[in-house]
Formats: sequence, structure tokens, C-alpha cells
Amino acid sequence: MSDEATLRTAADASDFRIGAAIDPDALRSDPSYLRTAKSEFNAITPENALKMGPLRPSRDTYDFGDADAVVDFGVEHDMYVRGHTLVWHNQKPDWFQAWDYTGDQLRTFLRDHVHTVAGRYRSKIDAWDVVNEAVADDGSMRDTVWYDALGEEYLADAFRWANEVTDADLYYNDYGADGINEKSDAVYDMVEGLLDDGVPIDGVGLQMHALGDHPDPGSVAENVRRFRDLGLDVQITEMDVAFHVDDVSENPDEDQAEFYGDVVAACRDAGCDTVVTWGVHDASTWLRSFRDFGERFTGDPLLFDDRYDEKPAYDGVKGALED
Ligand code: 9MR
Repeated sequence: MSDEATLRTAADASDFRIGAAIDPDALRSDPSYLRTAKSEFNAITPENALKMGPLRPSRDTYDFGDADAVVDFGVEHDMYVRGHTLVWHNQKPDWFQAWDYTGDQLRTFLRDHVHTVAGRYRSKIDAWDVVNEAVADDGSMRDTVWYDALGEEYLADAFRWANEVTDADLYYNDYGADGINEKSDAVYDMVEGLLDDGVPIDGVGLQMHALGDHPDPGSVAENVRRFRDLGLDVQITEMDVAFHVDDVSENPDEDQAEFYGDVVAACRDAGCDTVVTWGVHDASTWLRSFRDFGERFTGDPLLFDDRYDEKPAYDGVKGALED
């Protein structure tokens, strides 16, 4: 393969998908961002535009402007589009806080939300994170507004509602469950239970926010395999790689590159064909602006630097694809 090959052509050549989370404002305002996104990636996920908060200015209305912009960009450039996310406890609309709902009202609201949003993108979105982060770090069910008002049944309902209106593959997505650990054991048990109940779930998304602690790639491969053995697809959905600021390795760029490459290789060997990075370039990472994360972790977790130059991590991923 020639040096002119982009990540995208390398991914296409090995039947793999490399994606990035996308911000609609950057697409509109920054030509380098747009050029990098479309030439280097063959998959995208709207980073925030499809979440309930941005989509629902009021209880009865939708604003699809930003979501359409990102999804249409992906379709226009022949990319695999991941939808993120239909049911999550974070990024709910501001008005939600003051809403004194009954359980029935909330269930109807959530069903209409899933039907409207998943239905709108029926032919455009290839995979949906139907439910995001329903499991707590200790492996118990996370105590969210949905769980609190609707019970555990909200998970099965959400997948069934999505299945009624879209042909997309339907995913459960979570963080901290990348390798074999207490939380991924709990996710495994949960999705196995959903499958036993005939719930239409197609896959599991491992977010892979490798912040400070980087999971062992061998353990990631083992984890991917056990979900594959259940008959599910597995994708790495939100990858970024950072270090604790007080524990940065001697060669962070090389270590980051090696980890990226190892994860892509492990994922591929274990039967997963998609890795989405959580942003296009370091300047657009959530880590720099999110609560105290920016103080705790190095803020250059992606494949392109602030000037859109390729980093060693870029070569790490490309090398793993070309192997
Ligand atoms: O990257 C997203 C950031 O811009 C938002 O402010 C934040 C809100 O909670 O969500 C970030 O994305 C998260 C994703 O939706 C779910 N997994 C964790 C991601 C990083 O926090």
C-alpha cells in the first residue's frame, strides 16, 4: 500500500471501519475538520447531536438541525453511521428536571422519543446505541430516572421500540467494560438475559475511554469473543487514550500509538470490525472541556493533533490494519 493511502483507504482495504465522533459546528466552520473527517474515516457518530437534550427543546418538540447535518454528512460520504444514543441518564433536556411525571407518562414519552428519532433515520443510521450506560461501576443496575420510574423493563422496551421502526443494528453501549472485569461480567449477564427473553439486541459497544488505566488488549479480545459467542456483534465505540497527568509514560506518543494498534488488532482478531475514536483531532476532545477530566488526564487522546497532523497513534492504527 502506498504512503498516500489514508486511514480510510487502509480500513476499506481490510474490510474494517475506523470512525470518529463528529461535531456539527466544526463541520460547518472548519474546512480542515471536514476534509479530515471525510478522507480519513469511513464511519462516524454524532458526538452529541442525537442525544435527548439537544434534540428536545421542549416536551412536545424536536430540533433535528444538528443531527441531520451530521447524519447527512455521513450518508453523503458513504460512511457507516452510528446513532448515539436513544436512552441515557445524562444530557437530558433542561426542562426535564422540573417535569413532575407519572410512570405512565414517562414510558409514553420515551416510547415516542425512540419511535420518532430511530424512525426518522431508518434508512440512514446503520447502528444505534439504544441504551447507554445502564450498568453502574460495581455491576449493579445504575439508578437512573428510567430505572427509577420504569424498572429494569425499560431496557427491553427500548430495544423493542427501536426494532419497530428501524433496520439498524441495535446496541447496548457502556464504558469500563472493555476487558474482562466485574462490570463487563454484569453487562454480559444482562445482555444474555435480554437475549433469553427474545429482546432484539444485535450488539455490544465497548466505549474504550482508556484514561490512565489502559485495559490489557488480550483481555479485550477475550471479552469480545465471549460476546461474539452469544451471537452478538461487538464494536469499539468511543476510543480515546490518555494518561494520568502525574503518571505520564516516558514516551507517551509511542505508548499511545502502541495501545491504539494493539486494540485494533485485538478487536479484529476477536471478530470485531469497527473502532470509532471519540473525536477527529486533539483540539476537539471532550477531555479538555469536561469537568475535572482536563486536569486529571493528558488532553491529546486522538489520532490527529491540534493542527490535523497525523500522530504516531495514526500510524499505530494504520499499521494494525495493514498487518
Ligand atoms: O463527548 C461528549 C461531551 O461533548 C458531552 O459534554 C458529554 C456529556 O455527558 O458526553 C460526551 O460523550 C460521552 C458519551 O456520550 C457517552 N460515553 C462517555 C462520553 C464521554 O463523556
